[in-house]
Amino acid sequence: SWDVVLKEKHKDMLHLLQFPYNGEPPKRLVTAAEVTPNPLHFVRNHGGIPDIAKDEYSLQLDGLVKNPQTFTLDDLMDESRFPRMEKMVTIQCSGTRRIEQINLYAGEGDEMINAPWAEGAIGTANYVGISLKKVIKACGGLVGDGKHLEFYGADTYFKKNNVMNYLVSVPWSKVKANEVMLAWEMNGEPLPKIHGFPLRVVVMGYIGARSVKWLYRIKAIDMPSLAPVQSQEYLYFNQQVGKHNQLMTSGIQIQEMPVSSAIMSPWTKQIVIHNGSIHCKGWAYSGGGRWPERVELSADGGFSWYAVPQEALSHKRRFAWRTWEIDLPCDVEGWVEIVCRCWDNSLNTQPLNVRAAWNWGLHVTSSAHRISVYSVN
Ligand code: MTE
Ligand code: MO
Repeated sequence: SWDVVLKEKHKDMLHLLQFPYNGEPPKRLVTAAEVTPNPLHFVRNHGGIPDIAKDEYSLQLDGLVKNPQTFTLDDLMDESRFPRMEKMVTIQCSGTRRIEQINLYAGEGDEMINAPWAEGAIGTANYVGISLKKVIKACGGLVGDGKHLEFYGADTYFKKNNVMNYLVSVPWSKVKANEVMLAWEMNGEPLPKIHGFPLRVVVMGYIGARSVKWLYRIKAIDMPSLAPVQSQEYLYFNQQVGKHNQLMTSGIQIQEMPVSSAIMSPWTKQIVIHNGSIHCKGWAYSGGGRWPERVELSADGGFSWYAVPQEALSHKRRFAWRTWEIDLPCDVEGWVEIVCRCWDNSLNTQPLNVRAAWNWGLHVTSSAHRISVYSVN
């Protein structure tokens, strides 16, 4: 699968892990454009990269649906059966910016060992596909206690000596709202292999973990999936939970990411030579269909804040990030702490300190983003 990485990914990707492959773009390229080019979109894999032939592919739909059925790709792409859907969607891993939580307690804490993502485990693309709701309808709808949809990925991984498929679920309410898409196209190209060719799920406004790649089966069930990825990973634990006293049931299943943001330029520890204002760039995102309404920056550690002018924020959309730029006034000669925070349209904002975001799984590092630069004015 390393060949696939070399073929499909940008040469400057930061390889966090070679197998299973995990990689993110370097800082200078994360917000180079509002839509992330495919070669620069981060990749999060739990196992290998399946090699699936398009004409041998089929999608099985079973469980608590009236008429279980199997669909070929041609069936799903038939516009007389399923209307085509196109949507710009941001996929964010719940591990984005985990490195800040790791740095906080490196070596001291009990924290779970997990990929040390920086600010690039987030990407935005235009996906083409269909609404899963229509496919469920084509199977006669849900029956009995059908309330959740389980998505099976064709990749396998090891957990406690068992080989299993990547498997998670989402509630029917999310599907019913037309916020779950089955996608075969990413930014005008067939889905790259590394992103789930030939078909993946795109769950808008939920963490990346629910957007299953290499989808081959959907099963309607009566409760959230008991599979390990759903029931034991991607949980937000309370602060009492650690390696030695973990009670998996005490974690909240992470679905919608809270509002967050990051400064992509300048970088921490850079020397910035300027004429009274430091040019800053970055992204802001909120889960659940909420959007960044205001982005604010501080050049004095969070005492005074400047709002990014509306025209310097990219388009406002449900389910996509907004990239932004600002000339941040600064008359200090020496080290300054630049802080960024976002307010979404529900007036949610970010905790000011990474300490407040700490949790055992080191997920959801949504605190205000802080960097230190040496200002030469
Ligand atoms: N789907 C499968 N089949 N296998 C995986 O390991 N990882 C999930 C999700 N879908 C995963 C998967 C996680 S945790 C994330 S964050 C997203 O895929 C990342 O999507 P991307 O690799 O296309 O950026
Ligand atoms: Mo993820």
